[in-house]
Amino acid sequence: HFLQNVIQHEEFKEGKASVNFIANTPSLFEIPVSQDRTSKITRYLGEVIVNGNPDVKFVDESKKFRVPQIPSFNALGPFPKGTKDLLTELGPDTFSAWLKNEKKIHYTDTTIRDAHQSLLATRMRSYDMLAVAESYAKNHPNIFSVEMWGGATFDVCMRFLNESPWTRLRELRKLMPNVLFQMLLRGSNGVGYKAYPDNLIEKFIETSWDNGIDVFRIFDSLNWVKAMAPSIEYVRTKTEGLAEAAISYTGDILDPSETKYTLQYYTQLAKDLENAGAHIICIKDMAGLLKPYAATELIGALKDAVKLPLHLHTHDTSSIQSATYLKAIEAGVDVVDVALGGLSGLTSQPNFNSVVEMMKQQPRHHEFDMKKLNEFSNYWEDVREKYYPFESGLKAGTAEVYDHEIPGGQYSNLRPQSEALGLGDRFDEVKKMYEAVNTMFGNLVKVTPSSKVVGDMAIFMVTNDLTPADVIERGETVSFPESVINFFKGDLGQPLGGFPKKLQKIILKNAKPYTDRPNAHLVPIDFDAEFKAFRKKYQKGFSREIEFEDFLSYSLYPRVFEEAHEKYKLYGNIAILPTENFFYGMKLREEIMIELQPGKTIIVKLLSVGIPNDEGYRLVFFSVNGENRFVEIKDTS
Ligand code: 3PY
Ligand code: ZN
Repeated sequence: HFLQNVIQHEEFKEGKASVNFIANTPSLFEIPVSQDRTSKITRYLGEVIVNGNPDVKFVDESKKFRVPQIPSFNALGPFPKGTKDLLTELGPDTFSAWLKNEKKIHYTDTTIRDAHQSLLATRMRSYDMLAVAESYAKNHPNIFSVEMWGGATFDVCMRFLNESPWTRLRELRKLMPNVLFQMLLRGSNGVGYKAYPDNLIEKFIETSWDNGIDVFRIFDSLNWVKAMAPSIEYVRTKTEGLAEAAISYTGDILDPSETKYTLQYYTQLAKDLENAGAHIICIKDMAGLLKPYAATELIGALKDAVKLPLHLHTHDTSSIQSATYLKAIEAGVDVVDVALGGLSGLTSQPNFNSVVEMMKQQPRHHEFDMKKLNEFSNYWEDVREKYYPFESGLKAGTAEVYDHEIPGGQYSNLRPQSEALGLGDRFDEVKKMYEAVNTMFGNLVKVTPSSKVVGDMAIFMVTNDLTPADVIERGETVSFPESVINFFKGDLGQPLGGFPKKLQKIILKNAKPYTDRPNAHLVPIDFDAEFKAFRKKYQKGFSREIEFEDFLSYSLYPRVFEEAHEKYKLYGNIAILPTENFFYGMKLREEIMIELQPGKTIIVKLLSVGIPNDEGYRLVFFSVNGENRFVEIKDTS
């Protein structure tokens, strides 16, 4: 770089460089930003070429990827008016009333949040979303909302994809300014697995709105209204967005032996959420347990119980959930959650394309350009191939879900988690144990994070060959997983009907449980002082400006943020890499284009990979825009 700076300097080129030229020209020692970025990104590529992406457990060398085709759109034309514009025009309360009065059925597209969370362990990269975003917003502005943030996407973004979730949100927002953006918020647990201080949740909601979120789907993993109410209030007081409060559906209201999660329980819950200030009520059927005839009863009863519009969410694990949608639509539900064909079905949402087709003969049909909608499905089908290592392995719908009740978003993670612990062949046992643990724990609502507690305990018991009876008999001497201990302490709130007392004593040993809101025990964050100290610590050596949003990421996930920050310092912004290169590196003589910033693209070709030297380092040679470069990578194999 130094030599290049010298020969390109005007004084040098004009032959005016004196003996003091170098000493008087400190800029000669600066590495241009794009050079620095290029060397960081080639370091990353070299690392994956030599050692693989640590997140990819096996590589299928025979895999050939198709180039996903972006459906055509008018790049120069304006964005057609959509629901975001309507919200701005009407404000949240009038918008809610508008939705309630709509005759036609509305759709939320979950493709870029829940669908990939539930099928591909949340690994979808911003790169593949951004490529198609503008086209989607221009072709289908009549979508109700795009669910694109929150849930597990927040931490996975940093943990495995080395991306900032905030950057994803802002960049998508620019490309889709006309439609509502929706996120999934775990109430007092934010986008994490534990309780956070109330003022952190408040700031998180406010900042999410400032960055582009419109619809906040708020739930609590135990359906505890006390844990949802503060978030509903923050959406109302700190944003102009919509507070969509969710009832997490479990059990079966039509089962005559059901005494806990009854129709009456759900209608009361909906009333409580309406009183807490919700603009919309969501029925969040996270495991896909709401059967078609149960939907008729539930939607009918909720429509009588509350004045708010109803939004139904499900997972198609059993494969019959489009029948549930039809029944719910007949009963008057206002919005249903669907995923574009290529990323729909099984543990994901029902197929958007097919549901619209089904509705063509129904009075509440909502017209979509099917040719275009199918092109988007094909786009995702082709993109999906690139994520093959993260597929859950479920090949067909399964009625077993009515027994184990594992949420769709957890299923795609539980299997690799079991495999990583050497329980790959015992996954059936894990599923059965999950059901047994639920019974032991008093029949819980199971959704993040309570579902993780049940999953952790099931895996723990299978690993240690423990039965429920063993836990009761020998539990005094067992060290239970931390998540289980914290749960019984009250860290995730209070379950309906309380904790099973005997088991709670066994698990907690001498620790004392509490029954009030866990957040009440947490020290509020001093944002001014702590952000200042944070910025001072993390700005050093970091090539982009540290922002308040980073501080929020850190406050929610300190270790995950720190690791992602270290990687960013080493590799720069690797979110700009094409997905196949991000996961699988490059093939010899392969040439790729990387857009460093709008208007600045580099062409990188892999020329050779050397044999390891005595210390185990390999030289990886690239050509970057025709110039040769190499990186030295330690072979860790
Ligand atoms: C999440 O919290 O991530 C979920 O998807 C729950 O269903
Ligand atoms: Zn879901």
